[in-house]
Amino acid sequence: MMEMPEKPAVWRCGPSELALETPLVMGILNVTPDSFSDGGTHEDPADAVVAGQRMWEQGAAIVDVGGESTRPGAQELSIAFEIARVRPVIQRLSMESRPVSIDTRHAEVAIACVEAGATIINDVSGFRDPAMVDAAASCDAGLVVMHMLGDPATMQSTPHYDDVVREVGGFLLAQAAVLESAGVARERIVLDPGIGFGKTLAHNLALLNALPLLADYGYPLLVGASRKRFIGELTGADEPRSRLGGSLAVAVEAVRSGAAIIRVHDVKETVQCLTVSKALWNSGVVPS
Ligand code: YH5
Repeated sequence: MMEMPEKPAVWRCGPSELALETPLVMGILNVTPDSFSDGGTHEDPADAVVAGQRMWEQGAAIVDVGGESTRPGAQELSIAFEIARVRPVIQRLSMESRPVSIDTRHAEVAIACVEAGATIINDVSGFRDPAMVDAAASCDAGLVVMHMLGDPATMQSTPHYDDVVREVGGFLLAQAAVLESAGVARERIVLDPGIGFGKTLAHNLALLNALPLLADYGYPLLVGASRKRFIGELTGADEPRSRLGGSLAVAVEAVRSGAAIIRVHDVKETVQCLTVSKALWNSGVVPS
């Protein structure tokens, strides 16, 4: 059997090396007017900066800034408009010298934000655009390669896979290879199965169950399930804000299955939850 390369214990993101021994929490900072009405939305840049700083105080390792709604059927934002929304927020948060990521599918946005201080590019289309690969190769930011079926406009119209785990896993490995061929260091790459992006409830559950297998690919894994619709489907919690309990359950299980980074709206609650889970795993017995 072929030896898999050692999983890196760090994620290289520009000037920072993020240690991955304990799970990292990535806080979601939406700088959009609607953004799925999943919460965490700040239209005013000053509000967004304060909210990002609060996430760090609450124990987030990374603040993920997004300016484009990926709601199924959402209009594509003009690139200039997307940059105008996110750049001031990235610029001000980056002054804290802590990791800031930019959630975008557009190379021009990624480049502008890395120049403004972002140290991670989070691409929900998985670096399918060659211009995004060039952008990645021309900087030293950390990269999140996420799987999405099709594009946001069409992804939830009857998604179909013959074998969702094989297809998503194969895509992620192929995209990592594309990035590495372009000169990106392996230690910069994190993979993400893209929960909810062109997936039914069954697909999401299959992927979450397959995290140990995906973790064996040798790249750190990021999981973003916070407040997503499948939690509503499982529980009847219609309002995204009422899905915290389910989101915490996914966070614990994902970390137990090998995820290194969890992307969430509720930073404080997730950090507390994972801190207690970790103590329980490490102690092995309940104190008498
Ligand atoms: C992700 O999984 N997701 S944006 C709808 C919701 C709740 C949340 C209706 N960017 C991911 O967060 N980046 C987004 O309830 C992401 N992984 C990575 N790497 C969608 C989102 C959301 C949508």
